[in-house]
Amino acid sequence: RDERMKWWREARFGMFIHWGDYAQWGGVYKGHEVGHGGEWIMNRAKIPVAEYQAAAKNFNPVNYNPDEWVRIAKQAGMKYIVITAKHHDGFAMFKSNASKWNIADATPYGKDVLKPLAAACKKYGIKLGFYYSQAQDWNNPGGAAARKVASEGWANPDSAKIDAYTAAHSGHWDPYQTSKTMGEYIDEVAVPQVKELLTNYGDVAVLWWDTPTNMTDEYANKLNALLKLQPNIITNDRLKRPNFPGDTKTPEQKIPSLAELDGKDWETCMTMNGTWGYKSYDHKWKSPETLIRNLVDIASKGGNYLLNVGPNALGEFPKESVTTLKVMGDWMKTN
Ligand code: FUL
Repeated sequence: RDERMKWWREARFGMFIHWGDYAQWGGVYKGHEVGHGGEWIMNRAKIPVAEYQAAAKNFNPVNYNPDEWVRIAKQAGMKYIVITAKHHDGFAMFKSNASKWNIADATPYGKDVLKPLAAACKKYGIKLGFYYSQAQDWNNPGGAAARKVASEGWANPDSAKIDAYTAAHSGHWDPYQTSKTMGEYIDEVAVPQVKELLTNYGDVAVLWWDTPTNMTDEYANKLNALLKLQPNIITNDRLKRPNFPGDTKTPEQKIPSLAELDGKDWETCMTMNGTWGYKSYDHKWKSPETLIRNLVDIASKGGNYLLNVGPNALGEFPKESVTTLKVMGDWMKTN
């Protein structure tokens, strides 16, 4: 175990990338700014499945330049990248045979974006990991939906009706979402897609599970068993609670105090502004000073810092993120 964890323990600094079809909404639905992270817009605004999927025709990240992304991460002193291969909206950023709801089949861009990222990471000696939302999936039927009420985000005219519906249908707001069971979704989508991710992209350094809504030990065991495809892979503690602790703890948007540390490896994930997925109107950027202080605090306590970038629908990093990462990298070089 120690041999496997060695690079991770020395890494200290990594880049989280939240990028998906949701970027094209930029946090806005029908002219309304929707609350919470930009990647949650479908759930918060309760966008019907057909409408959300139809909008994928507007997702065409022609300026995507993975070589540049990896160079920015490397220059900043980051040692690894974890990218959302599939977030809660179920949209696969890779060519998948398990669901047509993927970037290669559902958008004008028509290409897998993980393949060239894996190549760029290899070229620059940066480790690559995949975030995969194993339980929540709002577009592949049978996937779970954490119950967030519409009125917490943009209170649309139908909120009361929609909230009553989601309460009666375990968080779902569109009948299509419950047209299969979660067991079917796990077998037909999650298991085959994780297999694709662990087979088609060379070395995968990290599998970052998220939000174990309605997970069972049976589902978790099926997914966990696939990790043998990548004997050196490192996983987090979000596959299913309890019983599946993984290798690392994942404090979110906070840095543990010394008293909270229990000897287990940990990684603080954090946004640079207030959202994981791109929002056109979120300008609450943390200063480079704050982020450098965070990095020092985390490193001194033996943790890793996974700092997020939320690229836009064209495939560009927000310019504020690029500038800040440059400052951080320059500081690292002189300290
Ligand atoms: C959370 C998710 O729901 C957010 O969208 C984000 O991915 C964060 C890192 O984890 O639980």
